[in-house]
Amino acid sequence: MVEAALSAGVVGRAIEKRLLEVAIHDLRDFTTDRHRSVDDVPYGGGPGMVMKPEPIFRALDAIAARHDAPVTVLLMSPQGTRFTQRDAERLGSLPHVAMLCGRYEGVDERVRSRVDEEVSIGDYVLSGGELPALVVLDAIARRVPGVVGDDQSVAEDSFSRGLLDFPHYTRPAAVGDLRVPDVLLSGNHQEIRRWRKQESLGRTLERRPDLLESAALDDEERELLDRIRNGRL
Ligand code: 4HQ
Repeated sequence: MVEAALSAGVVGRAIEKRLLEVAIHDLRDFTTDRHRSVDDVPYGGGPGMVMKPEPIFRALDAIAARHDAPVTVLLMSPQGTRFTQRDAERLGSLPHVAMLCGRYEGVDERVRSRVDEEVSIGDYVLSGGELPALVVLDAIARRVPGVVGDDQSVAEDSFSRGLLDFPHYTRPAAVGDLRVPDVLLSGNHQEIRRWRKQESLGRTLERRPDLLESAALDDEERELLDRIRNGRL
């Protein structure tokens, strides 16, 4: 699953271009028993299986030995703190990040002694940490200069600005009676910029008012938000 994802799309091309190096480690390669077991029954009983600590410790030791700079270890888990754009920015500035992906009911609690951060991508239960790790990798990778074609679009991305995105349109100007807003066809770039700010703010207020608490708004944006809130826009 991870190999397939890494060979496709924006991240795949970044790895080909060596803008980014990603290694996959199979925990079974760090087992010592005949059956290459990575899981065992839970102490205290109950359903499901638990990931054994030793293969994980050996894998983390092997990863650390590959690098001179520190390796920050993330554990993908619904018990973690919710992953945000800020985390993508922060983790992207670290020399090395290892993402530990559990299956079954999760990892033996003692593994957490080797974990720097526990990361969740949202409040739902998946069957493994691989998809969350790929989500985190993608968010980090697209911020590496050269990975996404247009650096400008990365800088202006929705959450980098702390607001939801404005509506986008492309040709044709009309599909039946569905028309592109006149302002976007006007050629008045000052007006277009203002309209987009207004739409971003309006959508954020409507759908994610929580984001407005921490968004860094400029003077024009504060004025627009005020007018939207007071029904003057
Ligand atoms: N899992 N955000 C259970 C997640 C998850 C999430 C990963 C499923 C760990 C043991 N991880 N395994 N949500 O659902 O990060």
